[in-house]
Amino acid sequence: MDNLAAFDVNNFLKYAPHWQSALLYFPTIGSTNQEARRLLQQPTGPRELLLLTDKQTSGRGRLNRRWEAPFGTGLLCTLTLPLAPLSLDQAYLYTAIVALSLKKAAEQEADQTLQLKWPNDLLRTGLKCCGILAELEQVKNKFWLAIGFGLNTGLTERDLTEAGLSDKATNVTPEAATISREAMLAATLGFLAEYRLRLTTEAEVVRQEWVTSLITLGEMVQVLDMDGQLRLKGRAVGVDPAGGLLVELSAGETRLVQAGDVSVRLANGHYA
Ligand code: BT5
Repeated sequence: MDNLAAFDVNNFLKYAPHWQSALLYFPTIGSTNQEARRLLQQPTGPRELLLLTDKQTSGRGRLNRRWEAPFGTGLLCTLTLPLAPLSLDQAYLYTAIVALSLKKAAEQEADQTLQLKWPNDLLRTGLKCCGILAELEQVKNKFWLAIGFGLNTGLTERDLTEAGLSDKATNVTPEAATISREAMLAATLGFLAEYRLRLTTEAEVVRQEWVTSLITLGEMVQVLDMDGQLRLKGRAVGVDPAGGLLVELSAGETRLVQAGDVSVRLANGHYA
């Protein structure tokens, strides 16, 4: 469906003029995360950028899973930012604050309440409307992050069927394309700037806000390996200091699950 409107950069800059010098818009690109990581390694050195596109030809999820979004049907972007002042085992807090920022922006801009699912999804009515992919990149002796998100705004039933996502995915609003992508992005980045500041002064409070927003906690879950094989079943009971999910098995034993290599379903096989 290439007849949808392209992202309106000028409109976005009216909401968020300070992004002008850091914004890179591509009508089409392979993957904004991939390009962001390439740019971080340029001889001129890394800098904070916002990469934005209307279509990716190889949009990526975790472990090279695909992110499907036809032209103009979503917000597809990647931010580059230094890991400092956080440590490596706190890097997941950036995913957390991007999720919290998107949640707040959806409330403000579309009057929609989204749910956060550990580790990196936002759901509406139990279906995934956004995924976040944070990748670490070492540049000389410092770590940077390329943190990308895909938020569905205008997927049609047909798009969902063609991508095999009918029972899994949805848009951020009940009616497709009823949200301004430009306003939604500006609001998200505004909230994100506030959360980034708070990470420097009260990271634990922010972490708690994220943990208490997770619908996963308290639920019976199935933890699947990336090839879809069941690894374990149990009740999600908490998140450890490095962002891992604590799952209590029926025997009372607790296992720690890392975000990088698993996906989590509710016991009935659904997201939520
Ligand atoms: C994610 O991975 O959810 C992270 C997705 C990040 C995408 C953004 S778009 C901009 C930036 N540039 C990139 O190349 N990537 C980032 P994961 O948890 O692995 O989930 C991937 C799974 O979500 C797929 O295997 C599908 O099942 C499902 N999926 C694919 N496209 C989707 C969509 N549009 N909406 C909902 N679910 C989708």
